Amino acid sequence: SRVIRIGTRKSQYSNSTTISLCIYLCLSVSVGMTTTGDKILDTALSKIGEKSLFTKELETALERNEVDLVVHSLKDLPTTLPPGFTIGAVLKRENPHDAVVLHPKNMGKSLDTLPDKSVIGTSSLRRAAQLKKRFPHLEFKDIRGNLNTRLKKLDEKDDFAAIILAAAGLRRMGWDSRVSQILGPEDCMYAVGQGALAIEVRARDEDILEMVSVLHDPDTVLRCIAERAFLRRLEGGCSVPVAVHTEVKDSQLYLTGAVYSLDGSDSLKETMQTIISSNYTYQLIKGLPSQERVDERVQRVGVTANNMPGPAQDASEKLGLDLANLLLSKGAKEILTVARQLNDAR
Ligand code: DPM
Repeated sequence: SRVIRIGTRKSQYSNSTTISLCIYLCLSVSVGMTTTGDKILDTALSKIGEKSLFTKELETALERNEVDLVVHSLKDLPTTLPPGFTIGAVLKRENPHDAVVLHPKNMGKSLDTLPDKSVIGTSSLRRAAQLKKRFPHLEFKDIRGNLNTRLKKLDEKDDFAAIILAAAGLRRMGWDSRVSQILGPEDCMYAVGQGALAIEVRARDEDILEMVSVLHDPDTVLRCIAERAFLRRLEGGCSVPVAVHTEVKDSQLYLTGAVYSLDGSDSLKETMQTIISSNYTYQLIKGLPSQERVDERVQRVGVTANNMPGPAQDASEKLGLDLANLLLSKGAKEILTVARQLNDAR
């Protein structure tokens, strides 16, 4: 009975993402907007410094009731949202790993076998730090612009031997076939929230919150709560060399987290685990025992998931916090402070 208005960035990427979401929800109007992040295409993301780069304009529209929900890549959403907003759904995570896209002339090669001093395009400090250490024969340079622009820069010029992009983003654009290598955790761990879509809503819009809550993917929610709690405790924004890897196995949630110096020579990496379901299963359940249902509007690192058991979410948040505290006790703060200063001075 009500038209739901969806806010989204005005790119091919966001469009394809939103269209699949509309089909999902059987909804209607999608309002495309150009965000600050889309406008400043020539500056490295890590140099812009504004945390809510891709999200501010969309949140304004949400606040003004011009749209009712906004679709984001979770990894672009800060770990602390502005007051009045919440993540009402975290969709099932796609492949969270990074991928190598080669210049056509390097077809058949991998990062290992590319010639000495081949130039790899990425403006992610996280990717550069890990890959510099792992593949010292390669060189790394910033590349900016949306996915279309980057692929063009790669293919039509001779500046880059390859570029690194998230597998999930390439997939949503229909560019699966350009992926020549998926980077596993031993090569490059992923960014907090990578590969998952998030739906941001007004925190007090009960109707919309309830409607989108069915889209929560339980494993993804718990993994992302742990990852975001880890990043928040480290006070990392979207531009720090912090990486994670999470897994749900046998009722346990495993979180590996790491911080790096800009060249990767200095790093700290640890793994911790927690039980996330002992007596209860945490599928999205209507028949959840009543004491398990959360009445109050609880947000954990910006996520509202009232239809999932609170204890599992609490355990996940604590896992992220504990792991961050462990790394901080080993000197993570110093590594990140130096990385930030060097990046600012670049
Ligand atoms: C964030 C980073 C990047 C994006 C930093 C990082 C990549 C920046 C760059 C937080 N957001 O990953 O270390 O390469 O200049 C972004 C992409 C996606 C969401 C593109 C990508 C698609 C994948 C997803 C930009 N945001 O990472 O290749 O939806 O998770």
